Amino acid sequence: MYCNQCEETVANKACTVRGVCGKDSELANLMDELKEYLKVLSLQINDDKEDKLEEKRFIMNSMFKLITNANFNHESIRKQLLIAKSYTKKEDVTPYYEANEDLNALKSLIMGGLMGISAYHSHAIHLGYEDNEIHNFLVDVLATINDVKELDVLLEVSDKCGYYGVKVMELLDKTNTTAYGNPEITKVNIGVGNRPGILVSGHDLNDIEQLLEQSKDSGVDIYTHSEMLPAHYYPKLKKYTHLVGNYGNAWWKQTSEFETFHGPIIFTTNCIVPPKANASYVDKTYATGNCDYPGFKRIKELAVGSKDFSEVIEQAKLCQVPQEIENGEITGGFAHNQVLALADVVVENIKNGSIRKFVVMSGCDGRKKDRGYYEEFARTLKDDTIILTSGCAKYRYNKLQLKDINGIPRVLDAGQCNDSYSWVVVAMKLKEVFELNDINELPISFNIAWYEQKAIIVLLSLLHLGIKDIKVGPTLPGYLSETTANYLVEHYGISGINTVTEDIATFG
Ligand code: FS2
Ligand code: SF4
Repeated sequence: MYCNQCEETVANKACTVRGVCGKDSELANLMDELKEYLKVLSLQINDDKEDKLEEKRFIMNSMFKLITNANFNHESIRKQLLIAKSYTKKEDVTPYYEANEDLNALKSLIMGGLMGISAYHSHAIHLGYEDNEIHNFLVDVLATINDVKELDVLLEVSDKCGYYGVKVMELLDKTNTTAYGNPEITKVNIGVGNRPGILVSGHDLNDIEQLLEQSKDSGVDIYTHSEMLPAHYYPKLKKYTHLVGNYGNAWWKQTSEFETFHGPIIFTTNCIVPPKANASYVDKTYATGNCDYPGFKRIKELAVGSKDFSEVIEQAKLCQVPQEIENGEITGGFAHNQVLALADVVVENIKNGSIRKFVVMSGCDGRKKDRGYYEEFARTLKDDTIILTSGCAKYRYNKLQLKDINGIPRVLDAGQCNDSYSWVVVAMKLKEVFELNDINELPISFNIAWYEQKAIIVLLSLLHLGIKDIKVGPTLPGYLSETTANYLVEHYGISGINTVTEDIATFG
């Protein structure tokens, strides 16, 4: 195996024996093979792809399965490979190896971006919004990427990925807000109730909606976990009174937090951490959609898009109530509509000097020790600075109880990682209000934390929109070569993080 697609890759170079994520070499090789078959299939349908919706959805879902921590089930990937082979009529495909480190760097960046696009597009499709142009872009890039040998062509493709990143995040935003209303300021309980619960992890809002509807009179409470927290912010989801709280923290703490939850757990997407050998929750854990883990049960699908959660609800009734691990509330729901509703107050506070600066701290959390930087950074920022966040990165600082600025919380959570789109909308609005020519003239800095490929598409989207001087941490992707890293520094001002003191001095 040779995998370096995520931030945890060994020595920031590559996992070659076993993934830090838990992926073994057999699975990694199966995934590499699947990736190549997706390219062959894309090549095969590329000239005539308009009516190949089934193949295009297959490619999209397969790309989602390849995301870090999404699918650890060999059988699931083997099945996907078999389907890919049945489409392609090819017997053998050799996993692609790009020897040139600069080409390799950009191709890896692009592949990460495509995986992120696929994940977001699949969520939108679950709620009835599909964009053929996004499908076609994915197919077109997969069909051609192995043969591209020019750096400038790959740079153009990375930028196009950013264009489609914005497009798919915009689509998902429209999808979610149409289905569930605009997120609104919400206080979310982080303690527990006195009934058994089901804990829902991952990003798929359609899944939690179906569960909420099916469990509403069951005597069982529903809790969100990690990236599912923003479900509480949507009017049509928060109306369910048995959606009682958020349990635990970011994805990487799950092996201990699932033990104390006591009830069933449902993964709708990544991030799955392999349970420890003595874990007590495996027989109560379910996966659905593109994520999977050997030994987890599957949620039954009745028809396309319609799922049956009765088994998990029945199992929950027999479980103990969750053990409280913290209590209190966290506040969120500051997606673009809510922030723009407060625009007058925000603008007034900027004009009177109470708010001097915004820092976008979106992206992923992770388990490495050096992530402590983000908590310290948030704590150390001056109290006239507002943190704009989205994604699971927020768990490093969303419980710090930072003071408000004239009633405006200092940490504004827009939602999931794809809701980084909200900060783009807000920045555009501020640019208009202050009559600026360039978004970079705003008092907004970007300090993005990445772990897996969805953060890569968020980053490419921000670059496409012309946002400069973004800090990316805790390390830059291991696949970047010196030349490509220098290019990103020179053209976009991207840099890695330094010490908190140095970075706060840079951000001003
Ligand atoms: Fe966090 Fe994992 Fe959201 Fe990523 S829960 S690192 O999938 O996409 O963010
Ligand atoms: Fe390693 Fe990340 Fe690849 Fe897992 S996904 S094998 S941790 S680089």
